[in-house]
Amino acid sequence: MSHDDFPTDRPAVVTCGLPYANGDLHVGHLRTYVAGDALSRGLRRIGQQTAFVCGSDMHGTPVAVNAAEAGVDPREFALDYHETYAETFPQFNVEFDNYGHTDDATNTELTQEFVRSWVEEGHVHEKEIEVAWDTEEDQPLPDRYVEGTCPYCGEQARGDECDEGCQRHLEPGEIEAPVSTLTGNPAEYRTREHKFLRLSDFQGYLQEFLDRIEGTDNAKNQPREWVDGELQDLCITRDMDWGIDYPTEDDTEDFVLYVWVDAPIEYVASTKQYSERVGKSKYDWESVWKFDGERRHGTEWDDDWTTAGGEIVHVIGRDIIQHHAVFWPAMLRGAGYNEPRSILATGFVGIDGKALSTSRSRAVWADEYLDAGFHPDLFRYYIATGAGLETDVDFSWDRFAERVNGELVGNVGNFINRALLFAHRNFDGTPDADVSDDVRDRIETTLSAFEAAVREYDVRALAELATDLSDYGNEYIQRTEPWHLVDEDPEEAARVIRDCVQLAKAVAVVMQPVLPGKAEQLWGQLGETGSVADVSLSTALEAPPETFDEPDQLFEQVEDDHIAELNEELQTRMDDASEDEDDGDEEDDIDLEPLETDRISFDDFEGVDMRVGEIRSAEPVEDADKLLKLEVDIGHEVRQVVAGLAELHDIGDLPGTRVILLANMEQATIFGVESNGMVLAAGDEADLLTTHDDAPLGTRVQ
Ligand code: B3M
Ligand code: ZN
Repeated sequence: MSHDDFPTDRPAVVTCGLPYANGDLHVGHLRTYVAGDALSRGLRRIGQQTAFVCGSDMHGTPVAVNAAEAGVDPREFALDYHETYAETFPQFNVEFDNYGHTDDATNTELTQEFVRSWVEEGHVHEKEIEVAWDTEEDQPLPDRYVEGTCPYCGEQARGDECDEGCQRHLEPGEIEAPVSTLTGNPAEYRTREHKFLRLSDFQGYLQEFLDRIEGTDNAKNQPREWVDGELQDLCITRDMDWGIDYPTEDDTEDFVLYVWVDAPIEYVASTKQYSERVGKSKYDWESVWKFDGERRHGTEWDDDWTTAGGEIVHVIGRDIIQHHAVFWPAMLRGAGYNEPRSILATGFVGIDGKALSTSRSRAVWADEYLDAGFHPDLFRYYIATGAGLETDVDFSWDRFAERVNGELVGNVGNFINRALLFAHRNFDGTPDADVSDDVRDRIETTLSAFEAAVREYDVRALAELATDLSDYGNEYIQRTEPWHLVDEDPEEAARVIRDCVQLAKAVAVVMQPVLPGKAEQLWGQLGETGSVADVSLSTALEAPPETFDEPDQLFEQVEDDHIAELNEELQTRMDDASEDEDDGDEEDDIDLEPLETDRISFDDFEGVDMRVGEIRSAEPVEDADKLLKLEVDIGHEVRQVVAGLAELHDIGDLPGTRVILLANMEQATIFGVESNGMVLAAGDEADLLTTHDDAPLGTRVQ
């Protein structure tokens, strides 16, 4: 099925991935929310009825583990963060129509309803599986309670996700060499009964779904491999107390639903709450979410079905594509709900050229930004224009200052100020003259580009419209020199200033999705009443009021001293964190992995072919922050190897480094890149093994 262009006559809902209510928000989180917010504003601007919803993710081990560390009950702990998030988002002008949370009654009821539907439709079955167990604590170790090695890429991974490597979801029991995060002991596997959603029931459906879906390429393409391969059942229960109960008649089960069951259902619950608040006649959540096409029971799906629901647009981080493009559509389909129209998976945010890392304190916090006194729109502009949605963006205070000063102060602010100041001083407002054809054409082109950017979900293009139009305006002023015209040719001066004022109004209209606060301010400077958020796109071509006051500067220069202070704070924080880490290491013997008790024979060792090598080149792997593609010279040949070194080593330092390469490691494809060997390294910091003399390249290690 092909989708109609926006605006359609069906309501849309834009959602953002739910933040786990387990820690402070940082600029990495904000990227997704800014994108979702700008897009919803853009959709509304082109006439699409749109609700923008989200909520806090309260359950699961990400919350339980942090709450236990803080010594607080998980509900209390999560509610605290939930309230903080609910206050923080609007401070970045991220304005959800509803911001709920997964532990409230609406979500609990809906989640249990979903599960009951799957059970009724025969998609759920029970199976005995091996779950990790801490023998000292005598308790099961779901998800983040266990760490180990990813069976797919060999990287260090968490119980349910390969967060350091291939980013795959891991099912209980899959992780290799499991270690309890509670005690640091190796975990045992024990048999338990759990409930599973049979994803293979939806394989054909999911394959077709991926043909239809719109959004970023990563979200459309990455899931292919998973959906075309064998679809493993999804374990939907966990041995925990914190979470939503598995719905049973007699409440006999002692497990709760997996957090990834109730989390996406909050998208529906949050829309429902919005709909109940504003009234169904204004926004009907069921007409968006409920599937009213042809639906067949059992495992066969009707080819000829239609989605008559609304336009569901998910904006998420690119680490949760599998959950949204595979599990979620199956969950929806299995319960008789409509499918997403699009999935936009945003890249990550780096800090000063390296990956953001909260444990290393290499992060810029939401509060820190606000406390520095910068207007939220400056950040929104920076992050929206830094790269295309699916590409990683680097945040640095230096670059922030450079871009704000150059593009917002120097270009947009400068144009607006010159235009409105001239108009006010010489004509007391908008001069009585016609807009020239050129300027009208230029504005019309910008408005079409606006529509196209929204339809293509291109937030960067949307954000750049205001700067492009101001660029044009500045050149126009430069070329026409109205300061001479005022005396020499007052009529021509009126016409030129009229053009400039119209351009300024168009800037206000097109900048509003990304810079909503600044757009309102400019709207006021133009003497307009009401909110710029409420006008249609074509208002950009209507004359502003005849009179308006002398304008204030729209943007303020970011000062070097201020940036130097912020850089210093960040550096000190990172240094402190790395000292703490070093201190920790000294008394950290307990963290050493236990020695292997199974001995291997000399013959076995001889089967391990390790060679002296030298790294020739190192480059990033697309969509994988932690990985590098290396070319390693091992005498006989040059090997291409994928290694998890990106965050731990400076990419520029690697070429020329001597390493030891496990040369007869099985070939693997990681993030689409072939890896033909393994570079040996020790510990969490990937301390690279090397030789200390000059053994020639290719020498065997024995
Ligand atoms: N709470 C956060 C994450 O994994 C997780 C998202 C849920 S979206 C339904 O990025
Ligand atoms: Zn992996």
